[in-house]
Amino acid sequence: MADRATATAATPPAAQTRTACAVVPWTMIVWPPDDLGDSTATDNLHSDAVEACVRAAADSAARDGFVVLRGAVHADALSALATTAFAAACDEGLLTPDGAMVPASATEPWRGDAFTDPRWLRLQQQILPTRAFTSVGDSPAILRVLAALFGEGVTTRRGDICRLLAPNAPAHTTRPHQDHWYVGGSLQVWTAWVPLRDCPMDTGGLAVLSQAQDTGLLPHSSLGDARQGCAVASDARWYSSDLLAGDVVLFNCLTVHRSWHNLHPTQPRMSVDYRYQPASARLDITRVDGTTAGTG
Ligand SMILES: O=C(O)CCC(=O)C(=O)O
Repeated sequence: MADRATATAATPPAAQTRTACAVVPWTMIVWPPDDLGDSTATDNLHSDAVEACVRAAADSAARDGFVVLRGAVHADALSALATTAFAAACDEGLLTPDGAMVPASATEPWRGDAFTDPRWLRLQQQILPTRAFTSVGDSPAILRVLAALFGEGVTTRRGDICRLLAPNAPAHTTRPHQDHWYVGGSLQVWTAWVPLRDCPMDTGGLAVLSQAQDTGLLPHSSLGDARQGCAVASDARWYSSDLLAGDVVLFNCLTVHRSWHNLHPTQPRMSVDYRYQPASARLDITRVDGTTAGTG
């Protein structure tokens, strides 16, 4: 039997576990399946159902600082990217052919958030330039909602990432944070987070706090490289729920968000996130408090 000290060390901190938090299921806007094909088709662009979804999503995003779109990425685009990302992770020696994470050696644990890890950088270099990756980020549903929200055109490629969240590595779960702290610039930078495989909460799903009360930029403290996070009240209500591959969580750069631990015995959570801003906004990395993103 493990002694008390060992058992404590192996257990994720309570504040990080989903069961220790107040979790409210978020409302999802279900994307009309017939809208996901040819985005230039006139009947799609003018479909009442699509227009209603775009309007509802933009209103909800403006009110809460986030919105969740069910099935907003076309299945073919999603599957092409999942195949590309999976192959890249296998090439890098991170995944076995059955999709399990290759067990980390003691000296080289996969952190998945280490911008200085050459394996992380090679993974990004293999995946980000592909058509499969950009196609998902340019999904018509995402761009239409953002265009409605901005009331103007959308600048893409504002900071995009492919992530593997290792199983049972709670120390590397994404801490609560605001993207503005990491990316700076316009307060109208929005992120689209898309799971590449079905993502029940306990396999590293995402959770957000409503931004209905504007909190501004919160102080962030560091636990090391790319491990900066902000404090959140213990009774905060996290919005979250199980997601399917191709769902999209869209959130503003001041919206506090986190991931849950990936408790799957073997499989990493695979996801991608893309950032956007209004076309007229200046490209900049200065934070609202005058400091520079990536420092502090
Ligand atoms: O996928 C994650 O674990 C975190 C994602 C995130 O923080 C983001 O997309 O801004």
